[in-house]
Amino acid sequence: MDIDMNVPHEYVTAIDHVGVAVPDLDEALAYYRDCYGMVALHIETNEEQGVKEAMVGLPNQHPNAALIQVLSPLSEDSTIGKFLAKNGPGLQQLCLRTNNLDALSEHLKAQGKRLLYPEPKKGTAGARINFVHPKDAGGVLLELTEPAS
Ligand code: MC0
Repeated sequence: MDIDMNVPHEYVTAIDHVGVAVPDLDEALAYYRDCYGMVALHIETNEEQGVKEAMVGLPNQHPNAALIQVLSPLSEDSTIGKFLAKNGPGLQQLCLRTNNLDALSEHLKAQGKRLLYPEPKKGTAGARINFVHPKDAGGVLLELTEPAS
């Protein structure tokens, strides 16, 4: 396969997480703990995004390993509330980690990809985040996250 070296591969550094929409955070955390021995490594409420979320992983996993983000809605009219009403619980997003959200965003816009926000917003643990519209990302809501240093 030919690889286009003009694509800034170095801006994407990892698969950060997959996001799962759930109606009840505690119930979901009990499921991951009891069935798979996975634990909440971080829990946070993000009012702007309308979610209470937990990053779930194995207690001793590599710090860079991908996580499961469990997303519960703060209200019915939040993004996750509406997703649950339309689809029920399930995979809501795939998130790639980047070391340069601004440069990657410019690259994506130059490819005609629609980003949801004109400027990055605040994500998990102070990260800068944006999203590629699912219609421009193979039917998957694709989050981009640049972790806080
Ligand atoms: C909607 N669509 C999806 C989708 N949501 N496709 C795949 N995955 C999803 N999650 C599809 C719809 O079915 C529809 O297709 C089309 O996209 C447009 O949908 P819409 O009805 O116009 O728009 P909405 O109201 O469904 O909103 C979709 C949109 C929204 C992506 C704009 O979910 C959004 O703003 N998301 C970004 C913020 C977010 O997800 N926050 C929660 C996570 P058809 O074919 O029916 O036209 S917060 C988070 O993740 C933070 C804490 C973090 O990680 O740091």
